[in-house]
Amino acid sequence: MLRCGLIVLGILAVATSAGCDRASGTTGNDNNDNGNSLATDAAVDASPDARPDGAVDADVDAAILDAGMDAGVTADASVACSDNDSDGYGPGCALGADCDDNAPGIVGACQTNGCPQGWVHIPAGSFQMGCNIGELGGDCFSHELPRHTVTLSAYCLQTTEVSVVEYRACQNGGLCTGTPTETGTNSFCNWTQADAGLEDHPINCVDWAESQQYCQTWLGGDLPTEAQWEKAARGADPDQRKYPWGDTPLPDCTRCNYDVNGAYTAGAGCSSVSVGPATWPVDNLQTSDGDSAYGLKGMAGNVAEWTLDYGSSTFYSQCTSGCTDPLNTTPGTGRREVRGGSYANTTAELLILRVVERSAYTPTVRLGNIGFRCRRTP
Ligand SMILES: [Ca+2]
Ligand SMILES: [Ca+2]
Ligand SMILES: [Ca+2]
Repeated sequence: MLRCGLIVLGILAVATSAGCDRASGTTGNDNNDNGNSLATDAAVDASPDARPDGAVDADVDAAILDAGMDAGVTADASVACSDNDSDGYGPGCALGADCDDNAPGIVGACQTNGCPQGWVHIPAGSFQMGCNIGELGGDCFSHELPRHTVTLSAYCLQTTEVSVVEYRACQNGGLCTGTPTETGTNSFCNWTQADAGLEDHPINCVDWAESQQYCQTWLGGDLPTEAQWEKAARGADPDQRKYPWGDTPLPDCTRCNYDVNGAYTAGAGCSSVSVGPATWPVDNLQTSDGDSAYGLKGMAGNVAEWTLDYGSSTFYSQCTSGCTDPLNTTPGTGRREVRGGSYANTTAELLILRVVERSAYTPTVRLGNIGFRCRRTP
């Protein structure tokens, strides 16, 4: 019998995998079926149980200790659940591992690449940032120049924009303190819509500080830098796609939510509404047709997305010979860069939906067409 990393050496059974025996992870493998409490077991764990496993099932050390060996044994009340962030997950907890036990919005085990479930891992390496006159039919704005090589460390980025229900959880957890509502008349703010069906739409009408607060306190990360956002949309060297899905075709409603109606006052978004919501649910498209190079959703359109960088139309000029992990920390006018275009961009504004386009906004504005997603270090 070979279960749970067990190797039988003569009459000695030695558990070789710490993952076999999570609750005693700090003191080594618990293969001591003597019925002692975990604390007692820990003291004798250096002496592997001489009895064949399964022969003694008075073990009070629970399924979480010896799930493969002592099936049916109930949980050991003496095994403490360590749960720093009170999300129910953590070492020794009934719900299992916690990819970040200091971030309440991160639950469950990490993926093998170090990212939480639902996040995309972008490997370290270089990509081409910015627009290049003469390529892709031109279509460059001056603030997108010059195209330059950027090398990034590995990072994790959320697959989708942050939704209303996700933001509400942070509010209910007491860690998000903003009020993502319109400051003027904007019927497209999802937070206050009476229609509860908007919970899976992106949170919008959030200002920059509220967005960064969510990423930091709830998810243990930050807003992505412009470079991180653009690489995730565009792809690694030598990929230099124009839109998240490629250079062609032009945006349409099978790939992104933009103002197909062509006139904002007459309606917005692919649903062409004049009263909200103009957004789509964050994972609305059931195909991968609109996915980015790394499989992210909504990188073009729906809501545009706050980034960590201060606004600057000349920052790229500092990187003409290449940059590593760039981030513009010079406040300038205090604005922050926003990426990706939105439901408010008309058919005459398709260039705004390109992966290289950038627009700087006053950080305190709350707009129906601006939301965000977060990044973390793997
Ligand atoms: Ca936890
Ligand atoms: Ca957690
Ligand atoms: Ca978006």
